[in-house]
Amino acid sequence: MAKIAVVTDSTAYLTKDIIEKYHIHVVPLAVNFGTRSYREGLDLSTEDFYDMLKVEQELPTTSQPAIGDFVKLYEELAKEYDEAIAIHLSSGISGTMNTSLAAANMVEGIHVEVIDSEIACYAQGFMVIEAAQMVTEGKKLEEIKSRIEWVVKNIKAYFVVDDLSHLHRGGRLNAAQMIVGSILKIKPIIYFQDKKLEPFEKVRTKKKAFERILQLLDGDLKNGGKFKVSVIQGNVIEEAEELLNKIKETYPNVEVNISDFGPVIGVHTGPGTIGITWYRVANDTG
Ligand code: MYR
Repeated sequence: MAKIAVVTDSTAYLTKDIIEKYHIHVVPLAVNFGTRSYREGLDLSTEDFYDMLKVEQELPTTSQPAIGDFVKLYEELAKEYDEAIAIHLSSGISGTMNTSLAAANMVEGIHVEVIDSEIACYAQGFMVIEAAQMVTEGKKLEEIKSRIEWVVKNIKAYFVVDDLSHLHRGGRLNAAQMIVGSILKIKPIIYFQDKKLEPFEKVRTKKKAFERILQLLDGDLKNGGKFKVSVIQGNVIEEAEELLNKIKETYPNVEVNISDFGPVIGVHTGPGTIGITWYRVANDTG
């Protein structure tokens, strides 16, 4: 049986427990404050990042991993594994996936399937966990790839930011939408469309945005079936807990957790960002 490694990058924001449990290999992206560069998850925790944002004079930027980081990892993995599945944040917002792919093509002795999650954060995390579980179940790489491709096409994620200027500055959201948004002080619900961030609907308050996102969740969950849900938060844990409790009360049997908009994604979304991601778990037709 082929031995399969699971690879991702730090923007999946998986917990240490999950990473250790499934032996997931995580390549970090970095946050830069001026000339100081921090690899998220290694040199910079999510908590410290949001604290730094309050006091640092310079606005941070982000960088994808160097190709050498991936080459080194794939060379190491080739000694122990026959195959690997690498799942990365959307290629529409970062060059990480293409760098991973280029590195995979340079290394001999291991076959790497590189998957574009077309999303980020715990939505990407869900895919990595599912791939890792399938590896432990002894599934073949082809089967894992095809299941993850299904998740890529079917997973949902909607979020709302407190301040649109972060997304605008990083160039990850349509500028015309940004101007309309800031003038009217609206809180657009944002989602991924064709690998990129787009406003989904414009609402005036965060409260209304939450109501609408919960309505979208309900549209999928009300018909039954087994779903996994994550409330993703950027330094607004109380708001996330409130949402989590609402979801738990309405759907007591659904698996739901709280996850992070960690440092790299947080540079682009800013503090106060909150969203929900969900998808239907395999082998359950409801
Ligand atoms: C890089 O420097 O390559 C990283 C760029 C990261 C851009 C992040 C843009 C915001 C993504 C929001 C994700 C929301 C997931 C539910």
